[in-house]
Amino acid sequence: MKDKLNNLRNKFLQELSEVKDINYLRSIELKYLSRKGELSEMLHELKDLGDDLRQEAGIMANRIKKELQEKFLEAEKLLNEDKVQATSSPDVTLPGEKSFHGHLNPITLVQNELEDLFTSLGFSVIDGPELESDYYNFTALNVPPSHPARDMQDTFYVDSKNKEGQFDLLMRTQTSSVQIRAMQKYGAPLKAVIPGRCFRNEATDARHEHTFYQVEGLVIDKDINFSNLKSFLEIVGQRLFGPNTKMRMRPKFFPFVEPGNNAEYTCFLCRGKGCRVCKYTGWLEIVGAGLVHPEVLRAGGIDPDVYSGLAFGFGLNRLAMLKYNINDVRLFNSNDLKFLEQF
Ligand code: FA5
Repeated sequence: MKDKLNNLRNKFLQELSEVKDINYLRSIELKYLSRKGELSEMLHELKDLGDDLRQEAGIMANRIKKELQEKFLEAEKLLNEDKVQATSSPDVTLPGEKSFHGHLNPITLVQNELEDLFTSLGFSVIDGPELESDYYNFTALNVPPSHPARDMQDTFYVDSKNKEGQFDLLMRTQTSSVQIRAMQKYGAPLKAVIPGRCFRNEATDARHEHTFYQVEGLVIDKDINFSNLKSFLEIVGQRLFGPNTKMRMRPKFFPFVEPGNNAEYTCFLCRGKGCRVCKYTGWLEIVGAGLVHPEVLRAGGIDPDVYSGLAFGFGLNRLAMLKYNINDVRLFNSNDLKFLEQF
């Protein structure tokens, strides 16, 4: 009897070690541990043994029964854990989930395009403060406190004193404010573009915002002249609006350049024929420019008898509006995802 019990135990353990799925496990349970299984039958046979043998075999049979039940439960538990793992590993055949990607704002796209163009022409890209002093934003640019040109660019004045104890801090109205800072820091020769945010106290409408972006260009060297300015501005227009874009320059007063001008480009939409976008002129006014005024060079610590310079300033919002056919400048600050997701 003892041999039979040991054989049954070994057979059971051997088969249990080969279990790979739940069906096989259930068949082992049925074969050995169920009410009509081999172990029950053997326990049933105990009654036919003599008293001495029955007691000894009974103890052994109960020990083996307990062991086999424990081993069975362990195997069942392992199989269930494997199943959980198998179901939680990814199904690589399922279609992928689309992840959300942010993207660049249209102003950043145009700014990057301009920065790429100007760095390829040997310009550096530099930065300046948005909270600026009255001196750098106006006075050093040849616009002293009493100058009527101050009326063209009202801004937001800041109610705190500068290091010298004066109330002269304001939100810059133009990236031209960085011209003097750049001259003082880097001296001549100098070739830089200055992208950045500007602020004006405006009655806002479809073309005017209180907060907008500009890109300033500044070149200082010996013998810089108007034809250098014209060629830079022509290159920019052709890069942004296509190789057949023409440019014309018309006089415009800016106190910090002499002579000053506006540059206009062939309308990108009607190609010069006249349409709603260009107000039926065929031309679009995009940039203010000119040769740097000698007083401004002096304020930047540069001798105007040795060096001359050119400067230009693009409105980035307006460039983006033209490039992407956007009809209201206020959309840029609206935080409207329906608008922003189009780019
Ligand atoms: C200037 O700001 C000069 N600093 C440009 C300049 C630089 C001239 C260097 C000469 C030499 P203006 O005020 O015209 O100029 O502004 C330049 C551009 O900024 C405009 O053509 C326009 O595109 C943009 N801009 C000005 N005000 C606003 C506004 N309120 N909202 C949106 N864009 C504006």
